[in-house]
Amino acid sequence: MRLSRYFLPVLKETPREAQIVSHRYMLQAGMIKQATAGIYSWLPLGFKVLRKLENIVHEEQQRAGHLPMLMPTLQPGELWEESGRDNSYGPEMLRVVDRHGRKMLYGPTNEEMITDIFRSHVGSYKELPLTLYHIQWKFRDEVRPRFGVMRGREFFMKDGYNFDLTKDDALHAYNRHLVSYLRTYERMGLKAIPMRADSGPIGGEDTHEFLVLAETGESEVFYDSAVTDLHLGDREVDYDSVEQCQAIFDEWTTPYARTDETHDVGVFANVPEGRRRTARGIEVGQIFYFGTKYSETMGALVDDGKGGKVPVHMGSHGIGVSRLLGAIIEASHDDKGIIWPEGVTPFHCGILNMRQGDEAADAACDALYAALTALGLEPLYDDRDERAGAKFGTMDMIGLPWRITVGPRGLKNGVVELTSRRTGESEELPPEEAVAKIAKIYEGIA
Ligand code: 5CA
Repeated sequence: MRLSRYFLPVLKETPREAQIVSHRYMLQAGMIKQATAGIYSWLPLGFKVLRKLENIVHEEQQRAGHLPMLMPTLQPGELWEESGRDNSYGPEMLRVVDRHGRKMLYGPTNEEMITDIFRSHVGSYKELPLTLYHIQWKFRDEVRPRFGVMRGREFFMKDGYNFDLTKDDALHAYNRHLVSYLRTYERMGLKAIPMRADSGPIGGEDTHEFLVLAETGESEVFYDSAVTDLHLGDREVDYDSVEQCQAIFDEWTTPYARTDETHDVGVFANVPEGRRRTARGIEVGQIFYFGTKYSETMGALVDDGKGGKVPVHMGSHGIGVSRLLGAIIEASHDDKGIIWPEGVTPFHCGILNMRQGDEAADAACDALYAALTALGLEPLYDDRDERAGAKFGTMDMIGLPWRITVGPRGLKNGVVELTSRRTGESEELPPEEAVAKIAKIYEGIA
């Protein structure tokens, strides 16, 4: 992409409404524009990152054997009357009435709708286990939408639902989700810690929230620092293996890690003093096992193979896809702007022409652009007729992890400059070598 043809409305001034850095940078970098409280338009740069996160979530869910589908944003009110949550969900639910006077709502989550789909089509244990998921816009009429996409009213969420014959099978689905979530967040360059939490309006006893540590996080968390040393890395996981998923679940949930809702001072006291941590965190996902809560009330029964009919065991599992943009920025930035991890960056590198219109500089930039593109990489070429300072400022703000700077002086010596956004370190090298280095960095990522 050439910047002269892109739509990147970078703001010069600091937006006053933004209280935290991710919100400020998303506005300043021209990623989002507020439509009204808690509702945003996603401009091209923000949309590009959102799509990248969505793709990672899809890939990791399907790797775990979960099936993608798509349910609508609007739901019929009757389903929620059946489950009883029509009353309990309260004013967070946006209710609408259609022209025929029928009660509808903008879905805050989809337990009812998926249970209705299941009961309409599945009647036998032979069709289990089954996990269906979708990534769709949700609406929760939050009392205090704030921090930009972090606590929106309309937000983009992955929600998945498992259906199993027994509690043990459903707990395997729970562990499988935990493992797939660990992989998902690691690919995004994030450390998200599963913590024992409270289930709220979704219900059930077993639930873990995934928290990214950040001072601006809305939750208070307590944990054993040993949990932050754990990495899934590129270990092979067989998602069908009950033992493997259980082992990873045990590895991550043995060290103490809880949100304030479930924090137990007595148990926490057993953690060696030097490893006890109190911090704040951003909730980027949550998994639930709630047994037969919805299948019983809504009649989602299957033949158990022994002549009886039993309600299926279920759980639901969510990732806050749009919130993740904010969380990644909170975890990865400096005073000049965003620093995207390689796995989610909107463009793989920037090309910065120090002297637009100079024949040699223009030709070298074009050649770099062509070489990177031929390798399947997406560069963003700042080809605007702007001062170098303005170009550097834009690149730093939008946070591409690598930048190649091309100027007439370097070209005379046959070199360009390759700079890491994270460390600020630069090296001079021939253009082909810069391309080869970038290609190597993105091997297995892009
Ligand atoms: N049905 C379950 C699992 S799919 C559910 O709705 N879980 S949830 O309420 O925990 O939401 C899942 C994730 O969505 C949360 O972990 C959080 O990351 C994200 N989320 C929730 N509310 C908001 C909001 N107002 N703005 C942005 N993201 C949100």
